[in-house]
Amino acid sequence: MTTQDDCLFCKIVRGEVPAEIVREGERTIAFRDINPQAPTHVLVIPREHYADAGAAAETDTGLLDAIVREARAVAEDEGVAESGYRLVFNTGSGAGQTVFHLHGHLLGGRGLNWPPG
Ligand code: DGP
Repeated sequence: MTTQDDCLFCKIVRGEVPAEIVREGERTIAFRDINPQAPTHVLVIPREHYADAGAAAETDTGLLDAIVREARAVAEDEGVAESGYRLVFNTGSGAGQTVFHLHGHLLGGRGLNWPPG
């Protein structure tokens, strides 16, 4: 499995940086965002390092599937699946990505506007 020494989220995967983990899958972990933008704001990431969703889509069939499935399970665990939730993959710095290890933001527990801005 590929991880990167200097990647913050790889460090969370390796247990070197603490995080409030809410769910662990075979290929994924889910933990609370340090700067929550909604009552439920959980990041779902692969254990393996990919810079972003596009990189994973190119090379790893099934990984994005696993992330979306895990996000749905977290939404159910958190009680936001029925009221609605948003799953966001910021891809590239122009779209607001700041941590270059693929992550899906699961946001829920409040009304969410569109367009997101
Ligand atoms: P993005 O901007 O899409 O790359 O989102 C990165 C998210 O990561 C941002 O919402 C804040 C969160 N984050 C950054 N550093 C940490 C950390 O050390 N721990 C946790 N739990 N979240 C972090």
